[in-house]
Amino acid sequence: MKILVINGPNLNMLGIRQPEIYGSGSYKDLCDTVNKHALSKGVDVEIYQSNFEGEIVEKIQSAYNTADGIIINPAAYTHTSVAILDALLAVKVPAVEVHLSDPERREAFRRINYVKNACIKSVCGKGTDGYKEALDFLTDYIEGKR
Ligand code: CA2
Repeated sequence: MKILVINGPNLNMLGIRQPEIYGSGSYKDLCDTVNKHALSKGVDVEIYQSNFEGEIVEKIQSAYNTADGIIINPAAYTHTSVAILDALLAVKVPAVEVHLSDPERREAFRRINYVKNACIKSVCGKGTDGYKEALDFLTDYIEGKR
């Protein structure tokens, strides 16, 4: 089983500020958490990060016929990007959305969410553990257990 994990803008800067919102771990720590959990489950993961909307759209398109599932934290593009929503709808690969924080409990503009309309589940406010929960849910879903 192949799962593509996509992280959006600024997540590569994790750990340098706002630890009270996003935790104190670095982006490498996040990747290590995901890779370790995937290895323990025998799942093949590719982790991708970009600060550019069009690159994220192209990465989602690359999942068509090549990945079994997508885990995506679109970061700020969550609240603005119809292009990312449309790409997820186009490839029709099951996708789970993850947020380190809970955008619903923050500023009003973070309550606008385009991407969730293309996702089978959203995991919010659980820090990097949210990626593990997303991987568990998605693999069960692909295997027909959910
Ligand atoms: O909670 C999340 O995971 C978010 O997707 C993170 C985005 C934010 O725009 C979303 O509303 C919620 C921001 C990622 C920025 O990451 C930082 C990295 C280093 C220092 C500060 C923030």
